[in-house]
Amino acid sequence: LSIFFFQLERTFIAIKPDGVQRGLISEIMSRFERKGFKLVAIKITVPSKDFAQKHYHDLKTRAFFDVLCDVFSSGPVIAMVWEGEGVIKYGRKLIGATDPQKSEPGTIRGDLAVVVGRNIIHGSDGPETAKDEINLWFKPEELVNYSSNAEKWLY
Ligand code: FUP
Repeated sequence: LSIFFFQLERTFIAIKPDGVQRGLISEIMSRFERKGFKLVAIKITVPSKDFAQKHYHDLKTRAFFDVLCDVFSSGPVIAMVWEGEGVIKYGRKLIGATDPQKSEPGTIRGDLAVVVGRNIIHGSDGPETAKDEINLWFKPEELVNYSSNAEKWLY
């Protein structure tokens, strides 16, 4: 019954240009979808370098920041908002450790990527970042509220 009264947690997920170029869009989306999370916003866009720097502003003092923003703005990104109980934390679990050499098999990066500079996917790392990133990438009216049939059996 709770699904009718409460909005579930939301997180921002992006398939980065390397993931898109490698043809991994549906592979990555299906992992979130099969888990039981719900897609509530999606777009394909080539971020400007300036936008990439905004998205990764927390990392601006790191040595790899400039290269990271170059790669991130080098081609189309699939920007998404996924919703569901525990989606921020569990989304990170589905994604796996930042360095694909350390991510477990069974995770997206563990199964599909090899090096940290080409780790194919981004996911918000906490509730505050999730809120900020969703606001950076989407206007409120681009987020869709709907109840899916599956939710009756998930919750
Ligand atoms: P994550 O939240 O797992 O994406 O990791 P971070 O926010 O720490 O890093 C963001 C991106 O910076 C990574 F996806 C890849 C890149 N990065 C590097 O290129 N080298 C590093 O040593 C760490 C991160």
